[in-house]
Amino acid sequence: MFRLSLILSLSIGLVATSFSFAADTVMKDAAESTSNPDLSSENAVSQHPAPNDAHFDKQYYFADMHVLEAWAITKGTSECLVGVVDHGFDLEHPDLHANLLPGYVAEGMEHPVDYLNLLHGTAVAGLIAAQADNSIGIAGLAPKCKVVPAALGTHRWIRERTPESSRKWNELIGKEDGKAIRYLVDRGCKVINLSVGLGTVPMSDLEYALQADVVLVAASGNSNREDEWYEWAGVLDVLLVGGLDRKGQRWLAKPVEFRGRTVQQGSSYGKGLNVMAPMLDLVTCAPDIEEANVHLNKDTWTQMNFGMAMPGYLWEQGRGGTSWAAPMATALVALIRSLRPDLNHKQVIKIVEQGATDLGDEGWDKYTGWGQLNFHKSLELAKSWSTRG
Ligand SMILES: [Ca+2]
Ligand SMILES: [Ca+2]
Repeated sequence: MFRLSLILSLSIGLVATSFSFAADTVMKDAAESTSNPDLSSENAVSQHPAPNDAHFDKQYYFADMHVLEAWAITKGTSECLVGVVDHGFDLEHPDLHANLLPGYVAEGMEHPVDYLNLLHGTAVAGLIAAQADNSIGIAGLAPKCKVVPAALGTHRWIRERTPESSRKWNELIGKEDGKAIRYLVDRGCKVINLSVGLGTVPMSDLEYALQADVVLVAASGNSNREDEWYEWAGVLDVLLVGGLDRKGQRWLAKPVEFRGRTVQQGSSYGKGLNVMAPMLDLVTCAPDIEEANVHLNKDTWTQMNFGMAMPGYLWEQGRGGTSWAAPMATALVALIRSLRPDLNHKQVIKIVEQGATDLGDEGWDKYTGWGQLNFHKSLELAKSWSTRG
């Protein structure tokens, strides 16, 4: 048995603590949620039947982002490697293991079979590359691409959390993030998902990836802050992804009390924001909940209710965070780079932006960037994009 584990910065690591949406939310079906009035897209949906994965009926975001039409163009290629920097990964997950390659494990990692360390990365990797049409679980958005996992450490810090340990942790995790990014670049990854806080990653490590023409995709953050990662994502060509609620609006939730302080909740926004993606009510891969109960540290994680999980899957009913939005953009980037490996990272980001469905004020705005991902439109754009553009 070989499993990896790690933890992330608080604001993103606790993506699963919000309760902004009623648990009795009615799942949209594919026809209802095809909000784009483009008739050719609706026709395309009927021409591209859904995969047979058991929980596909809960994957409402396929319709919202026109994914099945996009799959008629490509589901990705195994040459397009996707790096994921995250807590840890269940490498044996039955819906995921075939699409996971050997990866990076941070030095000094502890709690190697801790459920919570495994949860976050497994969920992110599942959204990107769970096996599609294998009858079980969910379909990943780029199911023919391979994920190289980079697992960073331990959640011991959360149990021992003090201002001093937080500061030390942030320094440590930033350095480990940077090492993991360099590893994934050197492994040949074409896109790297960072559903982690950017705030402590050394700029030189991000620049290393960009110089190697890798697309960096990051979550905008869950603390409803303006320009939360501006020093990084606003300056460098990082694809920063915010999260939408089930009405297709920027996610906002009531503040919560956590360890004696008030934590604001909402998709962070600002000048560096590129695009938006769904992030609530998702089903994705997770370590088996039965096994989880053996490892769960109830002192630390009593706020997290795993009762809604299914064996081997996490169903985030009424909850979510931008950690789940970023991997959607990562998957789209993987499909674009599978189709057009000749385009550079700046061109790929432009294709993601120009394909997006505008939200809020006309054109780019600081709350929703260029709008919601549209897989079909971006892949149509990619098909004919000039290498000079
Ligand atoms: Ca599946
Ligand atoms: Ca707009």
